[in-house]
Amino acid sequence: MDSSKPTEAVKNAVKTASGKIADALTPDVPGAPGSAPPPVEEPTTPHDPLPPKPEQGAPQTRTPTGAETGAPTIANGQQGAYLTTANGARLRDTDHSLKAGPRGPVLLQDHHLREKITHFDHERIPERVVHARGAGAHGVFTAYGTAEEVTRAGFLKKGRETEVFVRFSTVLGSRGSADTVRDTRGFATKFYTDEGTFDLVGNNMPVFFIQDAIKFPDIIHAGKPHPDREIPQAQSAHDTFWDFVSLHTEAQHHTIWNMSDRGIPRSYRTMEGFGVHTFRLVNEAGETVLAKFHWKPKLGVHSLTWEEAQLLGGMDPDFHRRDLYDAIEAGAYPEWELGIQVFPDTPEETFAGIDLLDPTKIVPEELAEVQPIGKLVLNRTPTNFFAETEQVAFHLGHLPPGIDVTNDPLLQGRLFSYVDTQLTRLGGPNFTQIPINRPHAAVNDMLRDGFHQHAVHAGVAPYRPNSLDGGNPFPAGDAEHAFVDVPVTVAQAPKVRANPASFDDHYSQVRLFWLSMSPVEKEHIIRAYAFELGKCYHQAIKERQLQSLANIDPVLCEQVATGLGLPAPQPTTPLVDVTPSPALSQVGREWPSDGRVVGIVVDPDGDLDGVDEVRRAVFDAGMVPLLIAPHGGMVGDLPVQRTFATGRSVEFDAVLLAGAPAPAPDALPARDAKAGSPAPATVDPRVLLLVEECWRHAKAIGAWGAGVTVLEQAGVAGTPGVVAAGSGAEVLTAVQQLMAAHRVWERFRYLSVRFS
Ligand code: HDE
Repeated sequence: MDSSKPTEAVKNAVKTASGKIADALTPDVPGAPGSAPPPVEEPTTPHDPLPPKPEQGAPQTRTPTGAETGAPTIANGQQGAYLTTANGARLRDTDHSLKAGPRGPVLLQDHHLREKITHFDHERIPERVVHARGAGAHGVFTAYGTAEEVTRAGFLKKGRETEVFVRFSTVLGSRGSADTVRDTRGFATKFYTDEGTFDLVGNNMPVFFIQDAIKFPDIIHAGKPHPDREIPQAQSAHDTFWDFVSLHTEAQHHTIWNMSDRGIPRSYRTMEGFGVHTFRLVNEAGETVLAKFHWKPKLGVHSLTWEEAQLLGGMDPDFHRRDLYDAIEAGAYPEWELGIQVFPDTPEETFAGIDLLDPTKIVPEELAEVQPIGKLVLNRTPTNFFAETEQVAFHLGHLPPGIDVTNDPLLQGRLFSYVDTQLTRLGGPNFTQIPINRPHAAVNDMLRDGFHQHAVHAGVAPYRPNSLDGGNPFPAGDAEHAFVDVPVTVAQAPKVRANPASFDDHYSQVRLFWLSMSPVEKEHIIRAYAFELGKCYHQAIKERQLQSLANIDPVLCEQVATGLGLPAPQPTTPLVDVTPSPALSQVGREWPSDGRVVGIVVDPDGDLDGVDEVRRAVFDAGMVPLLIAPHGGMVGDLPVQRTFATGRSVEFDAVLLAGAPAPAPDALPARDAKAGSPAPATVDPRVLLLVEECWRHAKAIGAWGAGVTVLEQAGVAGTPGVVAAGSGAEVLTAVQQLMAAHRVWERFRYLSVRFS
């Protein structure tokens, strides 16, 4: 008997059980791979490709020059029931090379073999030199019309809906690095407007490390792994990064943002986005204003704790992309409002004394309100990561009429860089014809030929003026919505390699950021600096960075110096008197809990009806319940998503205890380090660890019935944010209220006492 083939009886048993579990799982809990549960038997009856999953979207089926084709988006991918070559010839076999006899040599003639291997050999393209790790989603932007006075951009007219694709990213790590590292996040949005594509290529922090693009290779070389050993991956806790930022003090503002909780977001859905630079807007009358773009997340700005971020790097390195896809699949569509800060377009290009061309400065929202101008909803995940997220190409110069650039020297250099890198990354100059990059506006350029040309251009005269193609294409004017290059006056000045004097203030806004933080946020910043500098090898670098901290704030400097075991230096520049900006703090408000993940610990001998009820209520509240049980499969009629061995606190925003499960048979330290040493407790040690971690990370915890015993055994009963009530429903209500503040901040009060 062939031992690799289970007997029919075993196969049927597995089939029935897995069918039952699949049915129970698929409709509710996001994350199922594929659009239909797989059968145990290999399917052999030919049929068309399965449709994509309902939440998946794909680029519209436009021609390379932007015309609608009317074909369904599924036509972007594979067709028909049968396996074919790249040229459509149907194939009988893809498992055996063509050989001279079963034992014979392989024949060069085997086109299918060569095509299959050759294509595979070329599947990888160069990753982005920065922002290599990312995740994308499709969505819709709806304009409020509130920007009509200041810009003629058609997509900002009241009620106008525009399709978008957004790519979030980390900056430093490689494509395979973890999502939850401490880093800046990219927030790049492609608006497919009918006046040409608009790319808003921003970050989750409003300032940048440098003031001039010429230094971009320097800061990135310093942040990337050391060139000799290629370590560390995706992080700034190393000598070259701190060497650069301590020598190059204009980087100090961005650095404190990275060291703050903004550097470890809870989710892409809970990040702000910023265009960083100041842009120039122009309205129908030709009047201009200066403006900064802001994305405000509906769910508020929230972060992980440092320990959560560390654990997630191992437990779920895809945490952020999974969260994005799962939220969309669950119908908890991520939302942001786009807003603008508007400033008069004066010759000095300053506002309230702040140089608007300096990308290391913010304009506090208290001085210039962020005015909402539209709403972004992400409602479809990509169908294919490579085709969409990897091949999307953003460019700051993709601007519609009504939005123009300024002379910010960082912005000016970016205008050059993006196309340049995309030429190599995407293999030639025709990447705007890749489906995800195709404009939704009619394209009639005079660009021709090149690698991977998809358009079949007609005519003989791709030049202007011409008479042979009847003069086409013709220049457009205002009536035809032509792009407006604002005729800004360039002041007469010597040609120099120099910055304006206003760019020399490197500390006042860093101090403003520090003083705007709540006590717990300050504590996190101190710990981040102490950790990162503590990982540096050389004392000289630590001392140099401490000098910068002394110029920001004595308390910050002293606390970090204590952690490093070094003396705190005196400031070398006077500390500036600044007014804090409360808008910069993440603590102290309440937010919706859409798409949050609630772990429910189930005891198979406990209140399963209660669990079922609470599970449904969690779904009804727009959140995702994950049941955690001693074993996989089913507990009663309930599908299990995590076992005590596979689940970890960091996946959950809150945890509910529906029972006090006794140690499971696999609660053996030899098998699972989480089980710790043999514990005298009557509850499974992994459940206790779950509760302890949730408590330490200031997450809401709730228990009813026998679950209350667990709170006692974990030593957390009666502490802030720990709810014990008579029924699951009551517990859930209380826990959801606690989740509105993101964390039970009170639990940090012992840490924070010295700042309050
Ligand atoms: Fe980028 N940046 N950048 N950057 N950037 C790239 O373009 C560059 C800067 C940002 O999801 C690259 O196609 C220079 C600021 C995002 O595909 C590259 C300078 C901000 C993404 C490049 C900056 C950003 C990139 C690498 C200094 C926030 C990812 C791959 C002047 C406002 C886009 C690519 C995506 C990607 C150059 C500074 C945001 C090399 C020279 C400031 C979100 O062209």
